[in-house]
Amino acid sequence: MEIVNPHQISIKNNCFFGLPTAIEDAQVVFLSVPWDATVSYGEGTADGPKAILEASYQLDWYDFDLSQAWLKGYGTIPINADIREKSKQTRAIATQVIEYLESGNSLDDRAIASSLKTVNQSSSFLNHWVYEQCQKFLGQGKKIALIGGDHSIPFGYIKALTEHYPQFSILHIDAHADLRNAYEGFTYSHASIMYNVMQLPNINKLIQVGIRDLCQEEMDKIVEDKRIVLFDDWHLKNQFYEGVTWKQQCQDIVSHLSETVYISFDIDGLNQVFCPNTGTPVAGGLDFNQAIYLIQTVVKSGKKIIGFDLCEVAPSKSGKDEWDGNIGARLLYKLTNLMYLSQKN
Ligand SMILES: [Mn+2]
Repeated sequence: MEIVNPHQISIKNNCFFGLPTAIEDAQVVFLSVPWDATVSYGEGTADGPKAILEASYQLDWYDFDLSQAWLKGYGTIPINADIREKSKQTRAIATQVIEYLESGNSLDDRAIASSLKTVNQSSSFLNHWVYEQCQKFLGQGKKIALIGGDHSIPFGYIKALTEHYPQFSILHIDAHADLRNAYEGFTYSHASIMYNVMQLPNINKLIQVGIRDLCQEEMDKIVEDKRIVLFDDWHLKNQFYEGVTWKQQCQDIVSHLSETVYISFDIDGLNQVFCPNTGTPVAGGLDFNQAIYLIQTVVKSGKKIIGFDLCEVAPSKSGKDEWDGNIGARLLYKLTNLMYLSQKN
């Protein structure tokens, strides 16, 4: 294994945080999914992994939760250029569908049927690619940090996990509930990820935190599916203003999770100050430290984090500032370290 010197400046070696661990030696792998085919509003999240990677070299490795985090064995799978290209091609077709709908036309029209089918087939291909990648690394006993991309990308990963764990809960941090059935006709839309995931076996709870933009269809789904517990941003903030502490709120949230937990982290769950270029920003949201404290509370409770995704980070349009990537990188490092720590407890 290559020796890592924590005092040196990170080398731009195409590895997250400059950590050069070979994949065969890695305990955790960073798997990027440069995909944003069905994004409806602001594009750019397909380049999220690249933005996070480039900003990640600049981080220092010391972590207050995990000593010598840089020696734990974090390996990087290179960002797949073919997936990035397929996302671009699919997105062009998806854009035709979205524009067709926005002109007041119906999804049932035959004129749009073949475009819709092409997009859905591409998304199925992507899901299968993610699934196969994840099965490979899980089979080798590694943990996976999945990096999006839009929020459609963890489907194959979560499906793979359902084949390794008899039961787990999902802690979902997001501005949106992502519970729409085939949003805009796209079966695997970024806005449908939790709807789709909840069709999979072995998932006993979906705990949603920070949600503040949802539709009636989604609220009906939350009420109807007893496995889903909503901690929406409005109620969390109002309780907080009336004296309930974030510590109490976190303990309440964590109490709903089973002993094994998957975290799905949409960066727009945070306040937009921390993700100014994300595709579908919403006012309000969690503070950076608030989100970290919630994950720390999961670890402190003794529950195991079995995997996570970090989605919807988008680089700045000008390409001049690294703020979105910088926050993404810090969050990625922290989530990885807390996942590692939870496994050792
Ligand atoms: Mn989302």
